[in-house]
Amino acid sequence: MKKIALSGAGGQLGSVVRTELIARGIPLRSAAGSKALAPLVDGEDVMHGDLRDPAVVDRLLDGVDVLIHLAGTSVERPLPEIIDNNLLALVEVYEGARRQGVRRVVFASSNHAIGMYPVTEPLTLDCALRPDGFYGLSKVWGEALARMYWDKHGIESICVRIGSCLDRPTEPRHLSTWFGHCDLIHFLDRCIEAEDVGFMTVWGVSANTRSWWDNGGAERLGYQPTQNAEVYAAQVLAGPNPLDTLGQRYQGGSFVGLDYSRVDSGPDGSTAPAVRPI
Ligand code: 15L
Repeated sequence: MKKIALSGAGGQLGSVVRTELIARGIPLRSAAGSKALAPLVDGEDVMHGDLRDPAVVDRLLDGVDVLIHLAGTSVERPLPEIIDNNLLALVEVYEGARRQGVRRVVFASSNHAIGMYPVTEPLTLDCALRPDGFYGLSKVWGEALARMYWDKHGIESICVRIGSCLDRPTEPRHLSTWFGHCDLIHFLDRCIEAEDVGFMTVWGVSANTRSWWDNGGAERLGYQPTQNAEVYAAQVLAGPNPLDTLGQRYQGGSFVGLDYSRVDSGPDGSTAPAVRPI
């Protein structure tokens, strides 16, 4: 059976993945950042540390076939923090994968790599990237880095542009972006089991009726989502929409309005609201 490593195991998404993979009996090594993880089962393989340290990365990847890399800053933050966690640490992770002979990395990219597209524009996997901030930009860089390590070193990568990975959708935007937990675990199972994926990018999204993203071209992964945010539509639409005008207009939602200073008209010709700080 393949040995799997999970980084970012202490985070919101990481906790879900760790619990589910352990329940399925998958041989897993889970790593958190600064805080130690309490084992979920006797003898669980857990560790923690700063992934900018090659010794920590070596410990994480020793004997590993597939790394699920969820670690990093997951929201918009000042640039130095993003550079440390999402740029420098990612290089160390891929360098560690080279040293340790890791075959495949599942890289948690994000919809914020394309957040500046209007919600009226459906996207395919080969769309040009339009990040909505430094966080989204770090995912653009990560996807390109993953590509380079496939091209130059033969390390496979699946870059998953995660939408909104939540137990259930809670606001109108999620009717398009929701990535349900059952679909996430099925997706990761495919990322572990699919043969010869090489380098690929996939939308991390459920089978939402209102989805903006078309996964055509990623069939070789065998990802077949079964969850659909539409089941919650009536309930969600009966509640308030927490997004401002700009957030409702662009796919990146609330991230778009952070440090936004256009006063003429937006990239889609729309009028901008006032600037919001990060
Ligand atoms: C992300 O990439 C974030 O990590 C998460 O916190 C959500 O904001 C999500 O995207 C989203 O767009 O809903």
